[in-house]
Amino acid sequence: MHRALLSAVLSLSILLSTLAAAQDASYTFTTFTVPGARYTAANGMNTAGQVVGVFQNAQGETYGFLKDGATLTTFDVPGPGWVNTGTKFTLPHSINNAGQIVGWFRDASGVDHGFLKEGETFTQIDPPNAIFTSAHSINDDGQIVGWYRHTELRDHGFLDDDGTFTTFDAPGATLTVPYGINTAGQIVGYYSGDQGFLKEGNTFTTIAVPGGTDTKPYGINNAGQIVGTFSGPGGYQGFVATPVKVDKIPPIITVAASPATLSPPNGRLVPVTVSGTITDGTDGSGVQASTYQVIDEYGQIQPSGSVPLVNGGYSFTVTLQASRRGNDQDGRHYTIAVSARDNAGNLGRALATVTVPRN
Ligand SMILES: [Ca+2]
Ligand SMILES: [Ca+2]
Repeated sequence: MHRALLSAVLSLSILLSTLAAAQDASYTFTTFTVPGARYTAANGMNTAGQVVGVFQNAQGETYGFLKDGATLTTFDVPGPGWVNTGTKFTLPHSINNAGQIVGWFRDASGVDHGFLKEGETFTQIDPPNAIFTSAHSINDDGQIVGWYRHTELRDHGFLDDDGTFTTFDAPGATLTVPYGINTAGQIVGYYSGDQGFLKEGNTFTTIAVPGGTDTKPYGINNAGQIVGTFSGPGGYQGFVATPVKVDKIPPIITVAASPATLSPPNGRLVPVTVSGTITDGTDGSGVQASTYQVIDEYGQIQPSGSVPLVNGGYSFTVTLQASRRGNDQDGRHYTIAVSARDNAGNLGRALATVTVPRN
């Protein structure tokens, strides 16, 4: 069921390493090292370009850093109760557009906790009954997601909304590890070792790259695009999954015929202009093809063809005859049907009538 949902909602575009290598480089790379560090990794970046990450110094101690332009600030979660003594193990994961930073740190007892850094204020993050906590992502509303180990030695996800914890498991999962949250509150991560998930409210959707195994989503942006890694034929590869909008609304069509009345019924051929608009809405899949057909109640004069659409509008001419049978009490009716199909296959139709009246 989850896989079916996935195929309806997501199309996965897989960034194969071979494909990337065959293309021209489209990035400018800037590299940096925290001075004196033997290991530096950047883990997160916000829209303003502030970067957070982790480094290890020559003594093997692990600290966080914030890089803001050329300014590099290092930090360590202060050890509770220890004056001027840091924890010497601080690992930031994410920074939001308000400059709030989340990650995890190890205290002097060797116990791991999540943290939130706001300016110089640190808040320790421990869901109830946690013996290990790592905060992985914070969105622009300050909602934090992460992973914790319960005293029962089970691994759960948590959402920390301003100090209020909601813990959750993917259905049937013994391990749930959320990695990303966007401003819509959509959460991605992986569960029970080899499956990715998307959580929207209380609905979980499995994220699995077709043909691959061990899909691990690591992030989701505000457009709902999901990034991560999976095991494919060429080893572990990256992926970008882009949601596909499902278009169920047919094109909207207007149609008018001029003249709409052919009188007197003297048998002459009259050019009738048929005009209107065909649009598929801003969220539509777009108009694929449009046609017209004239239905003559006598079955005699029934031109048809394609509708020339220019910038959503059209105008064409059909030639109809101003004639009717003498005993046709309500006059002769030509029905002009304009039909259009969108790229999702939805068919729309609109009608206009041209009448040869009795009187
Ligand atoms: Ca449509
Ligand atoms: Ca009639």
